Amino acid sequence: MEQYLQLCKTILADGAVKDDRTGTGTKSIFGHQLRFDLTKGFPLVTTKKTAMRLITSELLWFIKGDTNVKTLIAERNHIWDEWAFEKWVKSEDYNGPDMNDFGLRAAQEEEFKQILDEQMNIFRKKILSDDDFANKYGDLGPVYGRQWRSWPSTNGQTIDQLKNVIKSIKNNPDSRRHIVTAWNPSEVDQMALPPCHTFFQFYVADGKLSCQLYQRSADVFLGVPFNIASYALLTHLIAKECNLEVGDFVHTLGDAHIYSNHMDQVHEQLSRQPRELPTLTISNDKESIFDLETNDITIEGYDPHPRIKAPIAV
Ligand code: THF
Repeated sequence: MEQYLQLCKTILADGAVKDDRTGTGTKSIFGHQLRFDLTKGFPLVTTKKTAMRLITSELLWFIKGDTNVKTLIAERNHIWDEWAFEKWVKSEDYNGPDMNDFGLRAAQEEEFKQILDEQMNIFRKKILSDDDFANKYGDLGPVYGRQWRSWPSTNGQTIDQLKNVIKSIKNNPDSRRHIVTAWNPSEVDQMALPPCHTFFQFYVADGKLSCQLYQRSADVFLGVPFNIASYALLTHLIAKECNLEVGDFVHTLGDAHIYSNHMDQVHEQLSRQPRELPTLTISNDKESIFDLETNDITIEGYDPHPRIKAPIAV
């Protein structure tokens, strides 16, 4: 994971100061590549405690084709709540306290953050208890799960990109077309957030499966540790499904940024010594990766430095 720390250092040293959609402000570089040899341990950041359970449940949510936060909230995974909540507070049905720019204001005013937390809890409870509400306001639009598993094709049918890529890896391993894309230009406008990890490709050589991801926008402190572990896990899962060993995960970044309110946290992380990587275990009880549940995936030997909190930019 030294490469991850090196990326942070490069952004701090050479990054351009740039405004962004969320109004938070960032320092960023454009174009960077990380490479993880997955035979050398599972790439979960060790310089801060990172919750593998959240990474696993999010990935399985994509794999199952789900786009509704209800499933995540039911698993106590709240990393997508803000994007569903935003849709809710901007709707005609919402009549609580003013939530304009809630992400930005919560990061700045403690008093507002308490009001937000209260509204967020009401929202979560309603998602879990009211199916109609969950169908309307829990759904993030045609995001990852939909594009991976049921991309709407021009002939009125849908394309299961994930099943197709597994088939092509099995039947034609040397192919240069093992591709899944979440970037659907005709539907980007309907998504709560256009996909950050947009396009990935698999490669088979010497009985090993490698994966490369193109990520257009990378929140280096909060998101990237999740994104690395998520695609490393995906590579393990697809390799298992195809009876292959794992090779490399290659992570190509477009706009790689550190938010202005994550700077202290990044410096704290840079002061810490990386530790040994954990190992991944996937349960053998399930027929296919489409049947896996969060508890089927565990990591062993993870001994990270303590957690470092930071506000998420919405
Ligand atoms: N938006 C932004 N600004 N950054 C992102 O990384 C990001 N994502 C997803 C969608 N929009 C994004 C969501 N992924 C956390 C981690 C990943 C997320 C969202 C939030 C986060 O807050 N992690 C905390 C722990 C949270 C908890 O315990 O509940 C952490 O300390 O790691 C990137 O794809």
